[in-house]
Amino acid sequence: MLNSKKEVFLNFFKGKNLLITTHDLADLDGFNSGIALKYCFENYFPNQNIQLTFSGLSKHTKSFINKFSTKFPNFNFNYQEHVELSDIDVIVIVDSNNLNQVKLFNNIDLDIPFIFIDHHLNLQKNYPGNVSSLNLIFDNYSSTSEMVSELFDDCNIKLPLPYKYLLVSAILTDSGFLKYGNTGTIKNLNSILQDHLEIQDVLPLLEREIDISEKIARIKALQRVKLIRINNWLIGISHLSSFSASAASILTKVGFDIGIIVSEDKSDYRITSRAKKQVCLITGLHLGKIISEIDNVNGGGHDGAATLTGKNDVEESLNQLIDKIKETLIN
Ligand SMILES: [Mn+2]
Repeated sequence: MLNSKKEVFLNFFKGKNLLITTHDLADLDGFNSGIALKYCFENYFPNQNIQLTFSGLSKHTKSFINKFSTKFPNFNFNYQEHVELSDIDVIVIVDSNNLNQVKLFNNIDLDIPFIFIDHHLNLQKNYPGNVSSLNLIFDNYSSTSEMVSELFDDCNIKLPLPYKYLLVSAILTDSGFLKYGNTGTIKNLNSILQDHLEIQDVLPLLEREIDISEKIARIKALQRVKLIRINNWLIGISHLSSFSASAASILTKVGFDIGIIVSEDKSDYRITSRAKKQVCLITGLHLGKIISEIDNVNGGGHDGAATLTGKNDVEESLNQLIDKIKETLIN
């Protein structure tokens, strides 16, 4: 996939000051692909100024960093909290193609060109500053880290062991431990692992202790859930103030084919949805597409996982979401 675009893509960055960033509260894929991409670019473009910044890290990312740092105490993650934007010629945004999720672009008109490397549904927003011909947006990849691992091959740069751990960790996490992966995912994993790394050595870094507040949130979501049945498909709708992603996927584990969690905070709201792979395969359901068609909200995602955020009219958005899901399930 990258080969056709690779040369133009890489040539564009030559001699420029680069900044890499990702969506707010970086998840493991956003964080690890950013760290790895910086290393790749530093080696491919020696003597160039390449910076990396994050606007907050998710809880899971922080806990991963702790475990990773015990294993590789000398590894330097090497990113900045603040970047002087006047020094930057081009920004690379990994793991998102929605500027509403990227803090750097909030509330300021940046006139720095930017390019996306992402595996979510292409929202095709035609942002003025986006050099869209160079975007690498391919939603047949299970993670951005997988795409970055191919860039290492394209640039002929070897992955040192700690970077192998980073990429494998993110690929396993974003692919739901291959549940959402494909043969390409397995090929890429194999080419990263080779004989240098045993996949069982990576898994302990990804163990996630669930704290009591998350357990209670999941239980509350189950207590409050409403069931809608469409033919033989079951949709569960519940509401919670936090842990909505965790709770939505719990709904799909107890028997719902689709789980929806509504979270409201004053006038802001968020609706998180998850669907079992089977529903998507059999009915063609794509939650990310459906959500990107809902009026007056921001959102997007994958076929089986998508989120929207909006203001004021939560009922209207929820009704639109459910109606569109019903339409897909009935047809
Ligand atoms: Mn991702």
